[in-house]
Amino acid sequence: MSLAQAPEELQKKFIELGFKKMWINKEFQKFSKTFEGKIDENDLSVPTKDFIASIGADQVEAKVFQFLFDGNSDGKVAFDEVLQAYGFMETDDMEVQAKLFFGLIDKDGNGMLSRIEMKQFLAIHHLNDGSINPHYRQ
Ligand SMILES: [Ca+2]
Ligand SMILES: [Ca+2]
Repeated sequence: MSLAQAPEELQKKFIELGFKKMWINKEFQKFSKTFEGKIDENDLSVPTKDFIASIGADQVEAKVFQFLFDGNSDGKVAFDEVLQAYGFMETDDMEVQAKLFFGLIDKDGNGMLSRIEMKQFLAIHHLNDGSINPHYRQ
């Protein structure tokens, strides 16, 4: 099955945030073309490593992209996350950026950040800044 358009609810969600329907569907077509036959149709996701490989990132970039596109760190990049990440880079509206960023780290999508979600976010963030905890340094 190949879908020509992004699912209705996703379109609605991003149109409400101020994005154009055309942009949403263009991104969707790119996504479904790039990962044809690899997309898990239950949640429109692909394995994070495949996604990262497709943008040809080096090792350092890969970590950043992993954080950006798989904010909930479940090892999969869902199309929802792709839109959130690209939308985040696309918009200059701070309020929309904040919402998208929040959506990326709200793993269960219940609109609240639990202690666990917060911990995951901080853990990933700490991994990505490349610094070594001075307590462990000899
Ligand atoms: Ca994910
Ligand atoms: Ca949550």
